[in-house]
Amino acid sequence: IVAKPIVISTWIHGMEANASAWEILKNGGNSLDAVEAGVRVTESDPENSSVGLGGLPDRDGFVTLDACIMDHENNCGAIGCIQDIENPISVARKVMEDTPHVMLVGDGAKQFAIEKGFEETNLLTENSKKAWEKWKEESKYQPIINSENHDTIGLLALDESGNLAGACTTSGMAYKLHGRVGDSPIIGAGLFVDNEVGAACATGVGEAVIRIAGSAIVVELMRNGMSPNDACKEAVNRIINKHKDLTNMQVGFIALNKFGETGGYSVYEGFNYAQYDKNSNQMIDAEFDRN
Ligand code: SD4
Repeated sequence: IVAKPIVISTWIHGMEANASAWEILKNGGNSLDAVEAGVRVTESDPENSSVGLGGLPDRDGFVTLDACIMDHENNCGAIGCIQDIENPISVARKVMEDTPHVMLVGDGAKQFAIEKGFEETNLLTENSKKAWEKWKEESKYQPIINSENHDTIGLLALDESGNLAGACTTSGMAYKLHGRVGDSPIIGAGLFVDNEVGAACATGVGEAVIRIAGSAIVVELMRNGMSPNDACKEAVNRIINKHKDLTNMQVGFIALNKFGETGGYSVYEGFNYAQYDKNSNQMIDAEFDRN
């Protein structure tokens, strides 16, 4: 029995994102449209300081965004370190659909977005600017577990036709070095979709996710028979085994398979995800390795 359509996404901001994705899925719409519409809600929310508009800037005060999108035919598009564009997920989709490439970064990505009709927007809100100015007093870079604004949004959907798609978007680590790109726009790290098997995405310290090719591994483990939950757990175990110092190294994965089964797992307690299916839109606490 396949539970479809269904959509899951990381953290509490996933509730609103799911609701927008569900509007498309419930009317028989496709998963690609649903994942894009879903995460655009979070990108455009100025109150959210870890994604899109209102995202916390890098060390030098620039808001730089990372995003990627992948469909059921392994088509994918990604944007790294783009500035002044509110919805990088939609730019990533344009890269996927209108170019022979997968990834554009920096000034070239912005130039491409403007050519495609995206408007320039100042993404640094007063609140984020104030937070950055406060941070500058000490200039101490330290990732914080379960950052109060709950990090990246990754969203995975299975539509009525049985096709999977995923989207992932973030402003990355607050106060990162200028030019830093995390896992979120990297296909196979922050997001991976294989329509024969399932889809996965990641949140948390991107460097750790990249080191184990996180989301690709979760999908591969599901291909070999693991449930979404067990696959996420095994990927988290790899992160734990490969890092001597796990201080503040929070990483969470969520996964959705072809049958509409879902799961999530994190290094530390506190990670949760939103799940919208025919029955409800609810938050689910992910299992974790340690408190
Ligand atoms: C990244 N996974 O860029 C993303 C989000 C983040 O702390 O801000 N992590 O690494």
